[in-house]
Amino acid sequence: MTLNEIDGMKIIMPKVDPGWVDQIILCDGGSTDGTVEWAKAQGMTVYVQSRPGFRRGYLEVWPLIEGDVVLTFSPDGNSLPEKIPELLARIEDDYDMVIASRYAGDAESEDDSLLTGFGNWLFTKTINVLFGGRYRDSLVIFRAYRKDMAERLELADDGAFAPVEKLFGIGSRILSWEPLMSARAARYGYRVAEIPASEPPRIGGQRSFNLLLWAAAYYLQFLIEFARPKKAVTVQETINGLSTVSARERSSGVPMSMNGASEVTAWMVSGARA
Ligand SMILES: Nc1nc2c(ncn2[C@@H]2O[C@H](COP(=O)(O)OP(=O)(O)O)[C@@H](O)[C@H]2O)c(=O)[nH]1
Ligand SMILES: [Mg+2]
Repeated sequence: MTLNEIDGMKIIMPKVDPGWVDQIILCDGGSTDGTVEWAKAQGMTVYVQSRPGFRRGYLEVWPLIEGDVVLTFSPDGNSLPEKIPELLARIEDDYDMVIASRYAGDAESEDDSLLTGFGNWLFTKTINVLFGGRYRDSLVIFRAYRKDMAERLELADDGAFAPVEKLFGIGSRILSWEPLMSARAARYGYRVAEIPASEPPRIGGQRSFNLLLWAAAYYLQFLIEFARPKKAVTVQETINGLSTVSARERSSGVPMSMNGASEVTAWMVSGARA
């Protein structure tokens, strides 16, 4: 995902091994600093959004994604490329979502201010309390997830976004979907893991949204989601070629740690999948 990230791109993209994934798509929100031209010159597949906004980017680029797993990455210095293989390896362990957590294990964010550090803590705590999650980092963009999870969580449905965007006057730079994705994934019992991944400072460019407005809008989204009746639970799905009808009811969360306690900690919810 890029919006005027030429400085970061030049340093970060050479560290991304194309062999790690099947496909890399640069989704650009309308850069005017040469990001797109540089990426094309490197031979990258570039998609330029018709309108700005993170979520719009995801929606527009969605039909171009060939695989079952999506990994979202900011080449602005905040996401460590060397964590990509680990995120994908965890997905292979049959998780629905794996988050590069800035607050797990020995990871830390060097990009946080006092305000964003507190905000991240508060939001994550709220999701955990309201929806039974065990997140340490519920907001970060840097994560991998199954495409069908995002679809079942109905994140493309504007109804959960447009009213709060309007209320807070968010304008064309519409909200992203990670916070609601984390909330719903916990609520509906998807299997989530986190790996520790520090967040280095941003390289060049600048943050592209109004922090307080977005925070208020996301928080209201959580409350609306909490007030919304839980979907009745039978979801038709196909797992390993078998068509099953499974209850996506959450039951008791079972914390577990893998690969040596402090290396990777993960939580999963028992009974999440039939
Ligand atoms: N495709 C796309 N990328 C965007 C847009 N807005 C921001 N980005 C990129 O998304 C990434 C995360 O944005 P950033 O402002 O750094 O958010 P932060 O790291 O959470 O502070 C960066 O690589 C931005 O360049 C957009 O409208 N469309
Ligand atoms: Mg960033």
